[in-house]
Amino acid sequence: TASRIRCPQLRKRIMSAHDAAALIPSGVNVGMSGFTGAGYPKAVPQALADHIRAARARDERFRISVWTGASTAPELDGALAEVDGIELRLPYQSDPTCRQRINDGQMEYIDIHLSHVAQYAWSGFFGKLDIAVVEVAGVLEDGRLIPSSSIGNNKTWIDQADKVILEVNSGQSAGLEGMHDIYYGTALPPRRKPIQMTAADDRIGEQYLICPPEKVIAVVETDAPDRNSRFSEPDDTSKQIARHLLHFFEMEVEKKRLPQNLLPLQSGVGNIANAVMAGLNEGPFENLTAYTEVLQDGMLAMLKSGKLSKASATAFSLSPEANQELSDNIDFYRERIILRTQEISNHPEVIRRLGIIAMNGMIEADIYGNVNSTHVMGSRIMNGIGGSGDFARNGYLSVFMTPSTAKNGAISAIVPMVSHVDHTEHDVQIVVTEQGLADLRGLAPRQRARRIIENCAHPDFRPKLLDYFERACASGRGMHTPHLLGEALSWHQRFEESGQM
Ligand code: 0RQ
Repeated sequence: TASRIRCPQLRKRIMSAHDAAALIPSGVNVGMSGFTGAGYPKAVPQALADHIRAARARDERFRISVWTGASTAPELDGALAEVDGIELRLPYQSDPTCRQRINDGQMEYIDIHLSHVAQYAWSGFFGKLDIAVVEVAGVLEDGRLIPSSSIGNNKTWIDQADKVILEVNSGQSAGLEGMHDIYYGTALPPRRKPIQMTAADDRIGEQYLICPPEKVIAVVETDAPDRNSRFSEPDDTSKQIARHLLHFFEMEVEKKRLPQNLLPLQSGVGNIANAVMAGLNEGPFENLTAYTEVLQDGMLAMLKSGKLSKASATAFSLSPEANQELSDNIDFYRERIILRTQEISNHPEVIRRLGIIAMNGMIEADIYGNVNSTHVMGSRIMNGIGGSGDFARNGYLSVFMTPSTAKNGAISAIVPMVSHVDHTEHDVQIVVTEQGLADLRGLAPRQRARRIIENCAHPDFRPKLLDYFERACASGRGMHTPHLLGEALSWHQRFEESGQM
């Protein structure tokens, strides 16, 4: 509705999504809002897809590069990938059509740490950002913008782009105003200033995004919900993984290596992450905090129950029910949630200082603890590294979790050598499957291998892994990290050929 746009100068720029999309020519770099299905533009990308389809019908080539915060939704990635309108995509994505195009070799995709994206853009490593398309929840009289349900790279896109297109979504809760913390103190080296944050709930920035009104070439009004995908109820495997992890936390508290209320939690996306949060919600720990990038249903429930006192993130990723809960009690949640830019939510300096407990999913780990988060059988991208590397390398504890098998038991998630490396053995401290937990801290490679095989591998694959490891040890080749090079990737090869590892 018109009341969301209180700045007279910007009111003059209101137009249809069709007209706004016509201002985006082929060949440009476009920075779009959106992070894990929240706060992405919902009308302009679809209108742009229509223009692209029409151009294609006239035999004209029309492609743009799309930079975002992280994954978006069918209305953005899906619509543009469908018409083959994306030349290059970065950083994290999870759209099936996008994934297909990337894996078919028709779309370039750059997978980088989420904390790096903004500074790469400031440094010009990706080239010039031409246009920003950003969803906001409203515009103040003086032109400042009320951010939406995610912040991601919006500050950077607005700062760096020559032109800005705004989508003002009245479907987003007006009560989001005041929840955000936009830090304007970042700079490029040399002589960068320390980020003055010593607790997960510190506020160090502005509540609004700042955008010179003269940059805004179009304002489009929308009223549509975020993707709001449903989570499945935690299954037995996820619950088992959560139980192992909770037991580990209890032991660490007992050994006085973690405080009673643990340390700020980072939790990846997905059902296992939600199960861990559900486990924590029923567990013994009180007064927890979160310093994470995505706030899922599980954390919202923990804020409600009081188990979690404060949560910092860059985006929501909620089911429709949880989103309703958020809107209905927005004043309660605004006191407890801080949404930041992703270069701060994922900042290595802050993550190291606060001592984050990083918990992320993975595709596979090898016997030495190297982790593959992104590529199936070494070559096919799943989603991307997202923030997992930011948190794993810099956290106080880095945990990686997965069911011990995939594809109905045809694939072992524990393999002799990972087919792609996202997190090296140096960044991986705890590996958890439903079989058990391997604490790798303080262990040398051969000790790590035994621990992972014994504690984490599925019984169907455990003897074969042990056999591989023992033959590698007996081979007389390097005894620091023994491998049989001709066999190290043979499990993946076997799967590609026969559908079974
Ligand atoms: O595929 O749905 O086609 O069957 O991978 O696997 O078990 O549902 O697990 O949803 O937690 O995702 C690593 C992808 C795990 C995720 C990954 C197949 C499996 C299924 C999903 P199907 P599950 P999850 C914060 C942190 C990187 C980014 C990150 C991820 C699908 O956690 O993207 O951590 N992480 N960000 O069948 C072949 C294997 C497999 C396998 C699983 N070994 N081989 N396929 N699958 N293991 C968030 C952000 O950064 C934004």
